[in-house]
Amino acid sequence: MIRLAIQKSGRLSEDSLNLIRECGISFINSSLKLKTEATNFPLEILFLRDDDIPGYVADGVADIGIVGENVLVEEGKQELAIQKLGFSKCRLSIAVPKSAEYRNIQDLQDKNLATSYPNLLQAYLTQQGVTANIHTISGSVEIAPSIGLADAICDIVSSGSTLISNGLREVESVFRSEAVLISNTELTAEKTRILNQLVFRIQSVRKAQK
Ligand code: PRT
Ligand code: ZN
Repeated sequence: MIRLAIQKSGRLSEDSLNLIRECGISFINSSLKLKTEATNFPLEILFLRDDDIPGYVADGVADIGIVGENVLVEEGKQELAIQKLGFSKCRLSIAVPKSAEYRNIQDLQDKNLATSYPNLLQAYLTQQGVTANIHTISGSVEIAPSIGLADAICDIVSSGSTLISNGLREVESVFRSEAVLISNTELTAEKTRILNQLVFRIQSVRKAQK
């Protein structure tokens, strides 16, 4: 039996469950339960907050998991990644108030940036040779400039409509992300065998979709 951690409720949840079903794996999914067992494959599913998934997989509380690459790399656990999954595509971008003058990244030197992704943002700024003050906030990042908390933000963008409705303009793309399957690095031989079967099915599903 292998233990898979997926997001309990959020942008990854439905596509994660659909992928498992498309692999021909059946299970009963009650929204009240935090755990379920597949009926026709040696798989147990845990429902967790996405931020907790890389840590649980690294510690072996779960054997494998599905999470956004943005969360995985922010937490410094990219070595757990084994297979990109092609859904929940988004980018982590820097945005400034639409009226702000912005020519290039140098304009952020010594400025205040609000983000929930301080490590990814810091790595990008360092690579670009820019020093700025990063303020880590856990949510509602887009309102930070309008309330005077920051000069710019760094947040996840997909359609771009949230930025527009908050009077912001996307100026730099910091990181591209999609959902990824991750695995503990010390699985038993039995669990590795089950994982390989699952990965084979996932790859077949993805090929059929192309
Ligand atoms: O409760 P839990 O901690 O589990 O969930 P969460 O609220 O932290 O995460 P959730 O469900 O919002 O997102 C899970 C993952 O989906 C993220 O880590 C990304 O990998 C991926 N993803 C894909 C997104 C988006 N698209 C997205 N648009 N995550 C967040 N957003 C938000 C963004 O933060 C911004 O507020 O949507 C808004 C922008 O959307 P647009 O379409 O207006 O640009
Ligand atoms: Zn989260």
